[in-house]
Amino acid sequence: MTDTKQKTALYKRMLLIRRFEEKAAQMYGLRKIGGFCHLYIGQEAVATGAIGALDLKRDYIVAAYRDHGHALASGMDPKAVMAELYGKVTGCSKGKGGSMHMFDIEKHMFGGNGIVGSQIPVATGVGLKIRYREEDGVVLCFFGDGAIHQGAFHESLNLAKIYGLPVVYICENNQYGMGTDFRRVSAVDDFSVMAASYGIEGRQIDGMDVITVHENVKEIVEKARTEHLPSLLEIKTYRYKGHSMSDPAKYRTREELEDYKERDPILILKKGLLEDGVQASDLEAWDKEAKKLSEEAASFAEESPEPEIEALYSDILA
Ligand SMILES: Cc1ncc(C[n+]2csc(CCOP(=O)(O)OP(=O)(O)O)c2C)c(N)n1
Repeated sequence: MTDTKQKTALYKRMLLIRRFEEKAAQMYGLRKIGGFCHLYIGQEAVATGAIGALDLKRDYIVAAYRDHGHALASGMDPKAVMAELYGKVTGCSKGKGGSMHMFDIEKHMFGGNGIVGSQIPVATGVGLKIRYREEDGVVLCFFGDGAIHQGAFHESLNLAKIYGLPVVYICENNQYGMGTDFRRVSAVDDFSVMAASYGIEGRQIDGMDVITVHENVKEIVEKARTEHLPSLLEIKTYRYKGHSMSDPAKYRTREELEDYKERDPILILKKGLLEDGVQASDLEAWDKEAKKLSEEAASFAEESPEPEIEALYSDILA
């Protein structure tokens, strides 16, 4: 059972992600942020609930390019995340990665990957390192519905099963891969059934309810940790904004969007907290705090210097 204290922590995290993303969108509009930028608004319950089930001293996160939410859910400093969006030297990747390359070695947040599906074998490799060194960590690997039909996904699940790797593969099904409805390109509507092909556990989970996400992931992480069992979770969610900043999202109806907004993850938990006896004034204060942290992150990014031109030649690995 998730108690009120834990629910409060999850609520604050989701609020921070929401307010941070709204600030990032505003700053993108003002051209303070350039390049690709994929917002996570609507999907907050997935990263928050799942990552909240980890012990990041020994567990790991590997994500796709829609990664600001995962970075903040890992406990990364919002200032370092915002500065990375601004391309400033104080950013978590020294301003060289931008939106798709959030990374923090201390928080075990291993990115942020721009190539669709590329993070799946990377996460599998981290799982292999855990087994090889006889550690007791678990890897959460996040990817979208657009990545699940990649060969790398199927090869990774097969390998994870035969080597007994502690990897939880999480498909964040937000219904669309860019402008493509997942049902148009998928042989099955329920991705969790794919787990059966590799003899591992599969679950389909409501991703608009952070408590449901949190409790399911907690349970499955324990199995991965103690029994070295990989698994596949399809977490059903929805992105409120376009694929990226330039997408007017004309491929879906206004009604569909409004329907999901009525099941907003922050609103659902707000209701739960009020039922638990939390004061409305506390909820308001936490929202103000999330806004303040996002404002401060933007000011910090604004005031930070650009990388030196010589930085082009450092941190080059290939
Ligand atoms: C290998 C590869 N193919 C195509 C692209 C272009 N691309 C960028 S995002 C995207 C859609 C991915 O959708 P999904 O995995 O569902 O993630 P979401 O954007 O919904 O979070 C595509 C096709 C890419 N980055 N990498």
